[in-house]
Amino acid sequence: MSANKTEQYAATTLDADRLAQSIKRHLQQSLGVDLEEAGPAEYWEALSLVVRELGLDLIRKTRHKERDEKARRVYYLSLEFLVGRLLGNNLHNLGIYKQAEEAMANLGVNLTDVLEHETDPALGNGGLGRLAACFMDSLATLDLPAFGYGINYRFGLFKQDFAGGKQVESPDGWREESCPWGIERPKRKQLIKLYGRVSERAGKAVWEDTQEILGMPWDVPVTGYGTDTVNTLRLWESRAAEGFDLSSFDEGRYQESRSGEIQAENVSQVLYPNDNHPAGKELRLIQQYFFVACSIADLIARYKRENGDNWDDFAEKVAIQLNDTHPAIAVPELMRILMDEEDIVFSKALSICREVFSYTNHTLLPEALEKWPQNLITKVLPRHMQIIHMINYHFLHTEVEAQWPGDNNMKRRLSIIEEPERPGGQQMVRMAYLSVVGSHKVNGVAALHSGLVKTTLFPEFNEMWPDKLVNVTNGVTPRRWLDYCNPELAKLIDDTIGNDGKVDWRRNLSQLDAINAYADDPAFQKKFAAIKHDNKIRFAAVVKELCNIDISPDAIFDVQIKRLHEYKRQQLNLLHIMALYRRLLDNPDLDVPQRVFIFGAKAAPGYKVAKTIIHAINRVAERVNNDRRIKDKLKVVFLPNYRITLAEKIIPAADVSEQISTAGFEASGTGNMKFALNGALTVGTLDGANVEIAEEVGDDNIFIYGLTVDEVAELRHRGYNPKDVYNSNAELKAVIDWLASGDLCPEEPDAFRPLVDSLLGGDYFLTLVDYQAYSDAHDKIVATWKKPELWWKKAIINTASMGKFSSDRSIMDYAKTIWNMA
Ligand code: T68
Repeated sequence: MSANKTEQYAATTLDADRLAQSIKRHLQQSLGVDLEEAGPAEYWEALSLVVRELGLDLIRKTRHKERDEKARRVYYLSLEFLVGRLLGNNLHNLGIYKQAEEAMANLGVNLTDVLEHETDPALGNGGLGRLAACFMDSLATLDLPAFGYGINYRFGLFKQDFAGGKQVESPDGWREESCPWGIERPKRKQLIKLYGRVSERAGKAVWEDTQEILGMPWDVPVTGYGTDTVNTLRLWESRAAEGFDLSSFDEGRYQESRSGEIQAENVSQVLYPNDNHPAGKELRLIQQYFFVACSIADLIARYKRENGDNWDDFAEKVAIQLNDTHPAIAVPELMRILMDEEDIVFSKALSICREVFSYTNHTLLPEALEKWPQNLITKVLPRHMQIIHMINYHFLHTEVEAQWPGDNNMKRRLSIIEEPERPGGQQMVRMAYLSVVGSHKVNGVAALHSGLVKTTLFPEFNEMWPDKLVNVTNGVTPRRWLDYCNPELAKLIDDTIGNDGKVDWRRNLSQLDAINAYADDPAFQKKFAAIKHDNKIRFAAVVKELCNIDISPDAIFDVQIKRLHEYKRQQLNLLHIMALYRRLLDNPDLDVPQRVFIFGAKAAPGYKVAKTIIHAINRVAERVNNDRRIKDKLKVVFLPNYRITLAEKIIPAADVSEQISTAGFEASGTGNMKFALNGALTVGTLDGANVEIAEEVGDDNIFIYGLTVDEVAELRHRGYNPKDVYNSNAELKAVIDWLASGDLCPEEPDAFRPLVDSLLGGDYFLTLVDYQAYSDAHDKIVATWKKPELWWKKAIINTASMGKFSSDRSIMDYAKTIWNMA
């Protein structure tokens, strides 16, 4: 922790009275609203403006300090930042939440109501985007000089509704509501080029006849917890370069002149809604290049302002982290600037790139690894394609040749350009290989995943460069995911282990370990359980409002919230629920606790089976929830439009956390960490970070089941026929037959065919194989629930053991092993 931590930091000098004054000033002078006519929405905006003022002031001071210290900065390049609502979190981080509460109360309004008026910016798909947001929080909290760079999408991830149980998407025009957080910075705008061709003049490559797009930066202040450091998240918006052309208006070509503008604006228009699956569209490639080119130009300009034109120190001052391969075009872009604009020779340019760049891999799914047709890159970015060829030539003929002399087969395997398998096929650029070759470090996101990156994804690279592939296990910010979303639990922890400067678990999460001493303490257990119960009551009200379903806070709240993907296996959860329902129908007096199964998930709009799974869950929910015979022993809730704001309400209320991916498929998971931190017990496979969670909490305090990575590999090797499992497990057979029968969707009897076919025709994700073990694990959950002292002991141990999974620890790992900053 750096030395400039002080007990008093700037914002905390604001007391409730001064805050109330500022709120009134903004209401009247910034928003033009009379006090009498102001409602919670206006109060939200006014308070946000107060916080924004503070943030801007602190951003300025942070930049000055960094300029003076000439420290190395890290630039986190990510197409997604899933930040969630900002006001409450900023109040917490700045240490003025209580004061704001009091100020609002004095003005006759309730802060909690006010906070509900913020739209949740959904500038990301899932884990990868949320990780970027947690990392920004930790970078500021740890006083590390950092910028986040991304896109200011006009439309974030689509909004989800259900019609007849099916997912229906609508656009998320989040900026149509007021958003005081982003501040336009015209002084820092950038002009970037696309298309055109490359000529050679006086031995130099010239990229010409290009089209130009303007990039306008919007800065979002990122506050740290308990520090004056406020970093910047700079999001680029695309605009037409020439603006409005009046002459064409005179000639009656109004529409034409506008159309140029609309094309440019299209670039930052919409977030692609796929997670773990590339879009492969020209516009997506342009998005990638657009934000990368703006960001690289911006960081070079900053470097030059601070250090002059001398490139010798560049790599000492600049670290660039590529969040997956989405920004991989940054490698040839920096090469292009160094060679074509700064006259630096190829080999020197490449070594600068390799010192500066590092790359985080988030997936092993073969279909998720990005590849772009060489022809497309040549069309959109002709100079970059040439540079990729130069890098590839050097890599294959110098580096691969040195390692495996004369081995052309190896050159073909490792080439950044993949040759077509069939004649007439396309050559594809492997963005992951480009990222590995252009970086000094490549990391996976959990120990198991990073091991597989070494052994199965990039084994040859690991042999060539044994120190390049490393692990940095993911983490989550305890500020948002405990302190802010579960204030009662945060208070219990404070009251138990202290909060006096010496103990500060919000900044040093390992201190939660001290809670372990209370795991058996009946008084503590009682308080812990009461907090969970309160959270469940509050969440039940949310469910009532959103779904009109009554759920009892005394039931087990069993939650699976994450993107809908076959590898995450929501279908396994569904099959088991269907079986539970049938067990109850067979025996309505079964002595089982009440259970509520809660889902939240968006499916990529083009992902057929995923959408079928949503439809099926909703239909089963409808049937189960309306069947009086089972006496409320089972309820199924599918919350529409799952997003960060909902996660903050669900996670503190969960008893059971479903982390049930096919082993080897979930790179890490981060929801798993948030649940355990809030005292839910995990039922999960030995996949991703579940493995490390199990290590931390101990095998007795987690319900691990199912095939391991090695067993999955072995089974695939042996060959597997899902029909064998189907025919040998009567309960499983019955529920699959029920799904296939059309009974759950009489108006469209084949509605669930895609799911049934996927399960019985191959079952790539081994849902059926793991079914029985999963069902047995749930029986153990029920048995444990029946012994409350045991349950709460395990829950407390989970919260107490999550120290490792703070994103502060992840960021310190990056700073030490990758960025050379600590
Ligand atoms: C997730 N990946 C991993 N991808 O699935 C998850 N992909 O295991 C991990 O915990 C998390 O990253 C953080 O490391 C994603 O979320 C995407 O969202 C995505 C988006 C676009 C294209 C491909």
